[in-house]
Order: sequence, then C-alpha cells, then structure tokens
Amino acid sequence: MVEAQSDMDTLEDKSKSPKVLEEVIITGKNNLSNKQTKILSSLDSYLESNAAINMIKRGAYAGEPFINGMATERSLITIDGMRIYGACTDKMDPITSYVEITNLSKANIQSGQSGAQHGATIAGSIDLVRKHSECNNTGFKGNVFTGIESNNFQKIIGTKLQYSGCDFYTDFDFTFRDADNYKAGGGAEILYSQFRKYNLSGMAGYKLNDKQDIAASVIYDHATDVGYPALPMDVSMAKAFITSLQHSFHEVNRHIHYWESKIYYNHVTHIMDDSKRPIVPIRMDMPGWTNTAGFYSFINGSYKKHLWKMNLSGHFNKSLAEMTMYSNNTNNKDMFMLTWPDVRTYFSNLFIEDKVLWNENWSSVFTAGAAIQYNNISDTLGYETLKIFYPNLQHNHLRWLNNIGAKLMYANNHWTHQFGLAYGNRAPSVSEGYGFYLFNSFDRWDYIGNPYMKNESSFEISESSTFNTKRFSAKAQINYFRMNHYIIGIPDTTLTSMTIGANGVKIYDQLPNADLFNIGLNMTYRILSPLSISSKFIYRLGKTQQTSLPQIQPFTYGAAIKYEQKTFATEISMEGALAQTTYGSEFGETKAPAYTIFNIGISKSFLLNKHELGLRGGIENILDANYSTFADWNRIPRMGRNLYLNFVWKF
Ligand SMILES: [Cu+2]
Repeated sequence: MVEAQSDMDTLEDKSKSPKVLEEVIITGKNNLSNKQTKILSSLDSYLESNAAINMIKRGAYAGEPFINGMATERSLITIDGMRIYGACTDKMDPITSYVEITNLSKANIQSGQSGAQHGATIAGSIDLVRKHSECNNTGFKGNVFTGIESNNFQKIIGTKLQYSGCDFYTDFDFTFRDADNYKAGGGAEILYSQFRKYNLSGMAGYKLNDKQDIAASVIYDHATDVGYPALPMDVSMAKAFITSLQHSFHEVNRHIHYWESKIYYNHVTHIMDDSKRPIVPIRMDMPGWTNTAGFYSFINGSYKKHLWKMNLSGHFNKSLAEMTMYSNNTNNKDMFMLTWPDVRTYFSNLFIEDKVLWNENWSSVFTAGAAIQYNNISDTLGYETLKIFYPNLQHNHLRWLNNIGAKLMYANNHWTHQFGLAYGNRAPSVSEGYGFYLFNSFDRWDYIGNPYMKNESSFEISESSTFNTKRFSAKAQINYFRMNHYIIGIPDTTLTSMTIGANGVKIYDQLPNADLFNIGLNMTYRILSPLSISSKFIYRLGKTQQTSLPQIQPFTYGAAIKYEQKTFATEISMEGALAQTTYGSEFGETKAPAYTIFNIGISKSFLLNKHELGLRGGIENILDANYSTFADWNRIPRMGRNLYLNFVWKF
C-alpha cells in the first residue's frame, strides 16, 4: 500500500500560521488523480496510512478505526461534521463504511481533545470531508472508473459527474463493489468474507451572492451479503441514508472570515443474521436501526494576534436493536429481546478554539468545550428487562461533559515542535450504558450495559517534532493518555449467559484508571528528484493496573522506495510487525505473531484524444505470506497475494 499522507494547515490559517495543527490525509485531491495510490482501494487502507489509526478487521469489509489505540466508543467519526450512529451492536458498521473513497477530498484526523469540535471524545476524531465542485463555470466534467482484484475477484465500477456554472454546481458519484471470498496466503479460502455494495452520493450548490451559498447533499449507501468471517453472524443488508442542507457565508466582516451552518438527518438500517452459517447452536436475527437529526453552526475569524473558531452543535439520536432466537424445538417459543432498548440521546455542545500567533516562531492554541447529554430509555419492554439488573433504574439520565486543552508550538526554518496538555471526558456509549446480552466473540462473554456509570475522563500529554530540509523530512509523535473511570466489562459470576457456549456474563463497569502510550516516527529522504525512500515505525502500549489492554499495536515498521515522474510512478514497499509481547490475554487475546509482507505498485497516465486515461496496477503481499496481525479479530488471516488493476478515464 502506497501512502498519500501529508500535513496541511487549516483553511483559515494558511497565510498566517507558522505550522501544522492538524493531521490530514488527502485522498486524491480534485477527484481520482492522485498519482501515488491504488486509487480504488478502500477508505480503510487510506486511513490506516496515518500513524494514529489502526483498522480492526472482522473480515474484508468495514474495519473499525481505532484512534491512538482506542475503539470507536472513545472517538468521534463524522462525515462533513455530521454525527451518525452505527446500527450494529457488534460494530460491523463504523461510519467509515458509509462513504466511498471516491466521494472524499480528505480525512481530518485530530488526536485527543483537539478532536472535540463535534462532541465529546477521548481518543480523537476523524472528519471525512467530501469533495464538491465550486461555482467556477467550468461546465460538465466527469470520469468513469473500473477495477478488478485477483484474490477475491473484486469488481469495482463507478462514475463521477460534475457540472459547474456561474452560480450553480452539482456533483454525482456512483461506486459499485462486488467481491467473493478472499484467500489467505497459501490459498486457503476464508469463508464468509464476501461483500457487495453500492454507494450514491449527490451534492448541489447554489450561489446566493458573492459571499453566500447554500448546498444540499445526500449519500445513499447500500451493502448486501456482507460476510464477517471473524464473527458468528453476517449482514444480509446494511444501508444508510444521509442528507444535509448547508449555508456558507464567506468574509462576513473584517473579524469573521467564515460562517457555516448545517442541518442534517440520517437513518441507518442493519440486518444481521446467521442464515448463511450451516451449523449454529441456535438461529438468530439481530437487526438494528438508528435515526439521527442534528445541526451545527461554525464560525472562524481573527482579531489581532488571535485566530479563533467556535462551533455550536446539537443532535438527537434514537438507537434500537433487537434479537430473536429461534427455538430448535418447534414446541418452544422463540425468544425476543431488545438489545438496545430504544435509547434516545439529546446532545448539545459548544466548542471554542483560540490560536495566538505570538511571533514568527511561537504560537499557542487553547481549546475548551462544554456539552450536555440527556438519555432516555423509550421502550417499555426494554426498560422493564434492564430493570431486572437495576431495580431502581430511572428512564432518564443527564450528564455534563467538558474538555479543555492547550498546545504550545515553536517553528523555525527546519524544526517544528508542539507540546500539548488536555483533559476531557465522554459518556458511556449506547451499548456500554444500555446494551442487553451483547455477545462479544473476541473474549466470548455476553455483555450487559450499566446506566449508572460515571463519565470516563482522560488526561493527555502529547509532543510532536518535525524536521524538514529540501531532501529530508522526519516526524516523531508521542502521546500518553491517563484515563480515569475506565469503562470495561467485568465478569459477574452470579449471572448465566444467554449465548450458547459463552464464558459467562460481563457487566460494564469502571476501573480506577488505564494508561495508553503511543509513539510514531516517519522519515522520508529524496535521493534524486524522482527517487525517494521513506520509513515508518509505530509502537503502542496499553495497560490497566491488572492487565494489558487488547488489540494494541506491537512494534510495527514499514519502508518504501518510490520513483515518480510526470505521468509514471512506481513503488516497492515492505511492512511488518514484531510479535506482540504484551497483549490482553484476559480478554481472550492470543499473541499476534511477527510478519513481513512486500507490495509493488505502478501507475501511468496517457492522453487519449485530449482525455486522460489513468492506469494503475500492482501486487499486494507478493510472497503470498500467511499472516494475521494484532488488528485481526480472532486472528483471521489476511489476504494472500493480490493483483489489482484500476482504470480511470476522464472526460
Ligand atoms: Cu452487525
């Protein structure tokens, strides 16, 4: 996998700011012309190229993005600032599964409390920013693309159409993917790893005047027949409908540079069952639904040495999930229960940021946020069943959440240093607070939510340094999180499990503390103008007082040599990891072994009748290594050797 990683200043800082604030992965600016990458690769592989992110894989589809070694309960993932709740109690549908790489212009990745703009977080945030045209009267443009992969016979086809007039633009994207089971190194077929999906994305904007425009957008993502080889169940259908209306106001006055307001609505449906599995102890259906409606209003501006931002946001969510167990004996009744008892969440948040440019070299950033969250259990049956465990259970729960952070930055011609301290907290997720007998196939325990938990809080320290010369660049990042009231499942021996074969029942509860430490180093050296080499090293460590946390990345390394000219590029890369030395054996985790794999990629573009035709091809896992990593749920082996070909024709 070739990386497309770069640092970029935030929009409003470009002219004035000394250096980097955010981590941004550009996923192919202005459509698919990014020369360096397998253009039709999944969004997962793009995100994974960032040192802060791991994708936990339960199969070939929809990896769960871990930020700084933490699962999605502890982070915030948004699409264009919109909050969306996955509808799967087993985390099969992270938000990243509802967009296509071809829809996006970039992913804004923020570590820790810097990511609290759209809500409460511990680990950080990912905001997936979609691309759209501008009103620049360039007329009609577009492309068609197709791809094929040998290992799982994945077929990809799609198109992008755009029109730009003087005061109107519209964009339309369509992508379809269909894949069979993949084969691990050595050729063994991984059953239930197939998937099929299509994604439609549309946006239309209208310019009201020189400074103001409005834009309407919709995403419809529909996946069917998605297998999860690491889990006992598959997905027959998962779909999301995501829509929004946005107003933008540029150069409001001398001090307010930009003001953006949005209202949005989204609906996610997730149909999970085990109908494709030949042998199961008992047949189960577990559908889930979420509805979310929200808004935000974001302003940024400047005043003397200050660059400031403010975001007021709010949303409403309804999460409902069911489980039906079909009795093997026709005389017995089927068992029905609510695994998410129609939990309603009302959330409102105010976030401010003040960046001060003290002088040419020194700057600082101060952030603060305050939020209120109100939860309500709306389903009577769900409320009554949870009451079995919590006899005094209230229907409602109100929480206050807050965060505060400060960063100090120094930059000169070659060096940038950034040092930060922050504190923040989060509310328990729907599963952690209200889940009912949710089976976790990693540790094989049934989990029950706990509505009485306190907020989980985190204190973080971060340091990053970059060094840049014309030919050489290096970036080192270190951060440390001390989490208090750390939410985790604790076995309750008085309860019996619902799932046949489960080890027992865990109730979500809180440990006094847990610690996470992350370190990453990236280096690039340009030997000749077309030839460069790069390397990366990442290591994480996660512990509670008693045990090591599971799914924490061991020492991982990568290196690549790249040759690029105007229309031609090629890259050979190597990536691997040492064996895990610390792992969460108490969570059923087994030691992930060491591995090394090699990849090669080639891209070339041609002009055909004034239209650009891009060809990309490559081989992943050239040596067909059979391997699995710390990020593979139940150590399901990864894909063996894979040849791919991508074509893009622009018109
Ligand atoms: Cu699911």
